[in-house]
Formats: sequence, C-alpha cells, structure tokens
Amino acid sequence: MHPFTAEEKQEKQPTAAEKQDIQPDEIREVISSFGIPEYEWIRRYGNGHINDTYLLERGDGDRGLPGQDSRYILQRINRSVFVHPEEVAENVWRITQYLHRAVRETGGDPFREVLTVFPAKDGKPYARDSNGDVWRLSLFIHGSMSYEIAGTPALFASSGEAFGHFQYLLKDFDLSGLTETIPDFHNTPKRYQRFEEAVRKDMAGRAAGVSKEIEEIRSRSSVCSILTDQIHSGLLRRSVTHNDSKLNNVLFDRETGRPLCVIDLDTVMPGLAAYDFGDSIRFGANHNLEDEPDLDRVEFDFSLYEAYAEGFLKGSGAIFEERELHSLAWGARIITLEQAIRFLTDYLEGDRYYRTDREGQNLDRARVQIKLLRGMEEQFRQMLAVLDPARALQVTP
Ligand code: ADP
Ligand code: GN1
Ligand code: MG
Repeated sequence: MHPFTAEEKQEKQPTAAEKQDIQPDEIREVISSFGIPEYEWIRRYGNGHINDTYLLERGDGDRGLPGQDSRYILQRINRSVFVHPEEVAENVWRITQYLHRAVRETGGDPFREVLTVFPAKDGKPYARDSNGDVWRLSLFIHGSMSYEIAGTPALFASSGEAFGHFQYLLKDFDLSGLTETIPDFHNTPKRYQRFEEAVRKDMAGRAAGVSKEIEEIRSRSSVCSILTDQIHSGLLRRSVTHNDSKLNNVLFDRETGRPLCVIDLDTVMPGLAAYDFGDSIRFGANHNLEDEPDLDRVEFDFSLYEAYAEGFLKGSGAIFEERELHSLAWGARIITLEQAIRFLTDYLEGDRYYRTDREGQNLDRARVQIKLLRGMEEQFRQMLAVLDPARALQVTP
C-alpha cells in the first residue's frame, strides 16, 4: 500500500466492499449540513487507525480551487477515542485559521500548504449527524501524495523539515487557545500504569502468550518518566505540537517532490518538540510498515534518523535550546517505547482502540516497536551526537 499518490488512490471506482462500508443516507445527511454540491462518488480513504476518512468527488477535474472544489476529504471523528469530538474540530479550525494567515503572510499558497476546513451551514467547523457523530470536511489538496515508507534519507529529511516548520509556524500560538483533546496523550508513565493494569486484568486471556514482550517493556519502566520529569522540573517547556507526526501525515507535491502540507491535526495540542521528533522516528526510521510480521526485516536505520534530524532542525529554524536538542533523541526512544506499550496494551485488552484487520496485528505492531527500540538503545550515543549543539547549529535554517 506504499507509496501512493493521492490521485492514484482515487482513480479506480470504489469496490463493492467499499461501497457497502458507507451508509448513503447518513453521508447524504452530513453533506447537506455542509451545503456542498452533490458528489458523484465516495470511497474510503487512507490508512488511519482511528477516524473514518472518505474521499468525495464531483468528477469535474483536479482544480481544487476554492469555489471550484471538486474533491473533498470527509472525516468522522472517532467518538470513543475523542470524548469531545466537537472540541477536536474547534482546535483544528483555530490551528488552520492561524496557519492560513501565517502562510499567506510569507507569500505561500495556503490552499495547498495548509488544510482548508469548510464550516457547516450553521457556521460550526463540523456537522453532527442524527447518530450524534461529528464530521468535518476539508479541501482535498490537489497534486499531492503521501508515503507509508520513507525509502530514501532525502524524502525522510523532507518530512522532518515539514514537521520542524510546523512547530516554527506555531511557536507563538497561544497554548491556552487549545483544548487538550486527549488528556495525558504522551504521558508515558500513565501509559505504563495502564499497561500494567491490562496485564493484571488480562481481559482477552492473552497475557501468557506474550510474556517475553511484557518483560521487554517492564525492563524499561524506569525510562518512561524521563521527559515528564523534565517538564515538571521546568527544564523542558511545552509548545504547540502535532503529536501524531507519522510520515503519512505529510503531503508532498507530486510534481516537485517537496513537502507541501502537514495534515491529521486531531492531536495538535500542548506538547514537547521531542514527542513529534520521536513519533516520526519510531514510524519512519526503518524500511518496513508499522505492522511488519517478519522481524528479521525490521531494523532501526541510523542514516534515516540522521537525515530526519537534519530536516527537522532546518525546518524549525533553530528555535531549540541545548537541552531541547538533547531531549529529541530521548523523544525517539521514549515515544517508541510508549507506542510499544500502547499497542501491547490494546492487544491485551482485545484490540479495542486501534483499527485492526487481522488477528495479532497489534502484537506485530508492538514487536516492531520493541525491535526498533533495541536498535536505538544500541546507537544512542551516536543519536545524541547528531543533536550536539555545535553540529546542530551548522544546519542553516
Ligand atoms: P487518519 O486519521 O485516518 O490518519 P488523515 O487525515 O491522516 O486521516 O488522512 C488519511 C490519508 O488521506 C492521508 O494519509 C492522505 O493520504 C489523505 N488525505 C487526508 N487529507 C487530505 C487532503 N486534505 N488532501 C489530500 N489528501 C488527503
Ligand atoms: C493513531 O489515526 P492515526 O493512525 O493517524 C494514533 C496515534 C498512534 C498511531 C500509530 C488519536 O494515529 O497516536 O501513534 O495510530 N492516534 C490516536 O500508528 O490515538
Ligand atoms: Mg493520518
């Protein structure tokens, strides 16, 4: 499923299974709340684990200009994950409005470099259907593509530049203007506690079969609080961060190959630069998918790490102090550990959080994270050295 262009993904007509997945009446009701013209077809889109994403098409070309839009991305926000989905939509609205202004001021094209969210007819940045589900609509960014696997250091560096620049653009955004859409999202010690509970309760009767993985995580429990301790002691400051900075959440321009736009803004909230840096590394610094079942193929690739670090520092315009630079490498280790904890917890709880399409998928995902983590631990000195201030300063913003 990688890499794909956004266009290629929608060229073929929806399959029968994809059509069945969609309730036409429900979608029609939602569309009418947004007041956009009738669509010609609709299909499921993307590989996200949480929300339901659909592509709507009117079939009259790839203009993607405001007022002449022919393609839209329609998303139902997952209500069991986001307890207040309307607050998620409000956050995304505030962030995208701010970014539109920032990009316009620097002479960029906000309709391609930022998500454009369409308000519903009642002016709210979302529509609620009769089931109580919250939906949002955005402009499909034409001529874009996204990747599930980085492939080359240059491409991964570009995604780092995009996420670094995202932080740069939002560095003066008032934190109090955002709701914490999932409290304690990257609170690794709390994630660890929840994991221990899942092991104790063993709801799905799976704990005995994964004693090795449980031990891998337990042996690293003391690492979990390294970043949270530094927040509490005032050493690290929080800023607006993306918090779900996977490679597939950057759209690239399919003509120039340059990064265009950071998407999937549901978890944009106060956080640490280290979370974004870390989440990108744990997803992208290897040559396989997140759920690769053959662990022999999974390896932390230091050259991808190095390339990403360079891109991230370049994009962020040297806003980080020395201790923050150090925290980035820790972010890679801790967010990889956290993600192993989250996947294994979900496996132990019977696959209730992440979308799965096969048995054992969450376990495979957890195992991949553990394998990557081992690679990072072995090369941690080199990982820190890449972020050495003397070296980091050589990166021209
Ligand atoms: P999820 O929460 O399911 O990950 P995303 O918002 O990341 O949802 O969207 C899933 C995929 O859909 C992305 O990886 C990207 O390929 C595509 N996509 C999402 N929004 C847009 C958009 N506005 N324009 C073009 N493609 C998009
Ligand atoms: C989820 O929705 P998606 O696939 O972009 C999850 C992230 C995880 C990621 C793992 C709200 O992101 O935190 O890192 O899966 N999002 C939420 O692939 O929990
Ligand atoms: Mg996504």
